Amino acid sequence: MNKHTTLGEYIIENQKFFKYSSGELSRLINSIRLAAKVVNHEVNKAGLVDILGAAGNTNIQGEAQQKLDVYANDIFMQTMTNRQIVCGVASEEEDDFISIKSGDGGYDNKYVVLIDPLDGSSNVDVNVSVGTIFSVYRRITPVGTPVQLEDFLQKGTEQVAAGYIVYGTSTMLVFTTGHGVNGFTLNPAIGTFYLSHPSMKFPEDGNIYSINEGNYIHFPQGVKDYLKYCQEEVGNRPYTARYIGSLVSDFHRNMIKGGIYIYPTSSKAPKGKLRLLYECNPMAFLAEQANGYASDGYKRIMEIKPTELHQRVPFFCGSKNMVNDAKRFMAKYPEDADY
Ligand code: P6P
Repeated sequence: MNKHTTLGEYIIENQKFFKYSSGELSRLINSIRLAAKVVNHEVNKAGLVDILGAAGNTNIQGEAQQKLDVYANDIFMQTMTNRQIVCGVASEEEDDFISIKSGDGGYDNKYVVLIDPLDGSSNVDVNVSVGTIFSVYRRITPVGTPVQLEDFLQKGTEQVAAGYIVYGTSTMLVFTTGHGVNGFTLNPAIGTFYLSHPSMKFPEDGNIYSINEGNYIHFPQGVKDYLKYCQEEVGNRPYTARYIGSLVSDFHRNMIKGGIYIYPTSSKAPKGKLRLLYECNPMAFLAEQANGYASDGYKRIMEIKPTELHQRVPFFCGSKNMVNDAKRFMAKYPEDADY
């Protein structure tokens, strides 16, 4: 494989690595590729057509749904449904999961997908990068029956694939099937993704921290202590603060340059803000496959047993040594400490 390898060629050449797959996972990645190109086209012209601004609805999170949120959700849901590749989908934009029949009207497909169709969408109006995040599991209830909630409430360690699309200065699809992380950049002129970033790895150390310091007074003491550590004049510190307000973009930059992203609990967000199933688990799978790490400040994100579809968790993710430094400060305080 080299930088001339297309995503299509990569999928064919690596079919043997797609766990259990009888071509279903390959077709799923292909459908995500198609949906990514359609959404990318709309994101890139958002300023020109009346697709900006809130759609007038709110999602289950109580957040105003931006029109592009709704559009992106529709595109990914339609793509997965029309191709009858998976047996169920759960989305940040849908209150409940959707059960999808296979071509013969049964429920013969093996995989379920969880997706954040357009993360960071509030950035669209100000022309800042946004992203799509997806997570893929093998169903655990009997094939041939409608999916159940338990098919979606699996630990992150059970993921068979995960990835994101970052709609930035260039559009990239970055994903893993458990054999490392590869980044594909879209050539918009011909609509083809090329293997621009083979075997992506987090540097073990870094000097970038990404956190919304506007919430400082609401942070747990362990986070406050870690931030002070980042800012003191010792060794390769102070670190640099970089916070785009788009998880996918901050994660992507930190994976290339080295860094840590933190969205902790706070008195304003007692469980944190990010959702375990379709934000933290897929990003944690990518991080660990890229020699990084992801924690809730105390334990490995992918070991958390989900209890609700839209549950939130605190999120510390990035260069392994930086996440472990942050955990060291968190460990000084009990997990349920007041702020
Ligand atoms: P805040 C976007 O809404 C998001 O889920 C992440 O992409 C981003 O890192 C975070 O929330 C931004 O949240 O509270 O700092 O604006």
